[in-house]
Amino acid sequence: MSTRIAHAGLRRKVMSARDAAALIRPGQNVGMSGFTGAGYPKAVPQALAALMGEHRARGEDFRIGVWTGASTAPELDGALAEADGIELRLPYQSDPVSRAKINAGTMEYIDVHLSHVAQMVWEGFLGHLDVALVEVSGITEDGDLIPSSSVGNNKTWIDQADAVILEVNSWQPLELDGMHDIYYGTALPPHRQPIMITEPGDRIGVPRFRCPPEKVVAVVETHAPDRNSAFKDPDAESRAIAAHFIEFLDREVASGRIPPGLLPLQSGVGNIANAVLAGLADSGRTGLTAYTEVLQDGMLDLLESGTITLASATAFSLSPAGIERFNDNVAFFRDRIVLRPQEISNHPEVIRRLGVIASNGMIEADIYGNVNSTHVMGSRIQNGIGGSGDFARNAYISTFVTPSTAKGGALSCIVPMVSHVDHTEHDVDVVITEQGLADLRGLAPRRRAARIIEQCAHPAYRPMLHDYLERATAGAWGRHTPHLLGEALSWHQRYIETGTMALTPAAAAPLRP
Ligand code: 0RQ
Repeated sequence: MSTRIAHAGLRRKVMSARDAAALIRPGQNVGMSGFTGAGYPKAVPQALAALMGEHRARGEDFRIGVWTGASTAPELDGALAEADGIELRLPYQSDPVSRAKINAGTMEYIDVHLSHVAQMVWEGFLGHLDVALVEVSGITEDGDLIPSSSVGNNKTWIDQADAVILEVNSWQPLELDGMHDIYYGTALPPHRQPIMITEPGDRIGVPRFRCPPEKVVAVVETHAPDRNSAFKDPDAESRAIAAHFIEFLDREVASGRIPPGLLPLQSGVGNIANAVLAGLADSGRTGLTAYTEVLQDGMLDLLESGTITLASATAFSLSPAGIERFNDNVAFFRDRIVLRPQEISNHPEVIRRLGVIASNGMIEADIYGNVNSTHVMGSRIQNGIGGSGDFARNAYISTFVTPSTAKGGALSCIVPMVSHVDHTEHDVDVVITEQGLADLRGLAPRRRAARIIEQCAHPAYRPMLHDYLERATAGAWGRHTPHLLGEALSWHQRYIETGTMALTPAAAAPLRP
């Protein structure tokens, strides 16, 4: 048995993944660890999926509610979705099987701001939490739980669930111990107190989770890696986006609006966000900080080069190569990283106080600066809002990045009207594509539109957007935010019907690789 289970009583609760999975009953809600492919349980969900299959073979339905920190990996989301075992999923996913089922209407999904999840559970809106299924990297002699590579909502799951199942993963480096800051001071109104973080590296909690040992019904030993897909090497488009972003920061510093050491940075998920971080590494700056949600490979580069000296987050989101680098140099990173519960890493109060500079990916923006981060053609979920809203609404400067086109040029990511709104024009300061950067601060709607079209739209779609804006300005019912309502979403409808937003397929052809 692993020496990582130092508590004698909990050692006696070690059992197989299958026996632990059998403790979960159909219809229950299970709060699972896991955030962007880090720190999710690796054995019990797969055993549970097998059990679900056996039930189904006997003609019995077996579905549960799956609540997590954010996205997980094929061993959790993929396995349970494949087994048709998820009745309701929240608050964020990026799994292809789940996505297909959600979009086919056979799996329910609630897309929630990540900082709101814990309080929704405390308030009881999501129903009763029956089981917490949490990966840890060890259990101390007195029964405290050493968190693994993500914190997410684990504190809330452990506190709120009737029963706790632990996976103790000996693959996670023991040196993670001490990196986390678990804050137990959160409460519901009117009992809330200020969250006393005034610097990204402040520690206001304790390094481990508390859990009454009698609540633990099973302990399962694992030795399995976090699984995350590798990032694409930054291509010309993402390098151009990163360059615009860095030029913008330089201008902000030169204008005296932000200090030379910048303000704490937040960077979203995805390949472009990772490329932006890579761009910062070449920017010659040092001594920066990050108050963000996930740490991608690019953040490791920045920490190693001294560009960033301290990063606060709730989870890692590293590629296999990134994980190897982290594990090889874990003592170095330990001193420079704080991992917090997601209601703190994404806390509006802290983000506003620190003056975070936020940068998030998006599906599309419209000419007035409304942003869609989640839905393709207004109805198909891609991933979810994640923490982008927590940061965009509260950031000092909120930027959104995307290539100007998608699907080989068949789609413009700058459209007359977004087909779904996650971030309203009021929360979007700056839009960046490989074409350029539109600083929207201080601009009224028609000027915002002109700037976004000129700076951000692809030249192949720019004339169509200008034409729309001109006709809308001339003919709209109101001239404040001019729209032709019968036409505003016609670009999306055209894509659904013809496979391109271009007026003639030939118009988009030169964009295709
Ligand atoms: O789909 O892989 O099928 O081709 O969307 O697009 O260009 O690879 O971009 O990896 O940066 O992801 C918004 C999804 C961007 C991400 C989103 C299609 C495109 C491709 C991915 P394919 P790219 P990225 C804090 C921040 C919300 C959560 C968030 C995201 C796929 O950034 O999930 O911000 N954000 N969290 O082809 C149709 C368009 C499209 C489009 C792109 N206009 N129309 N499809 N795609 N633009 C972190 C957390 O919360 C955890």
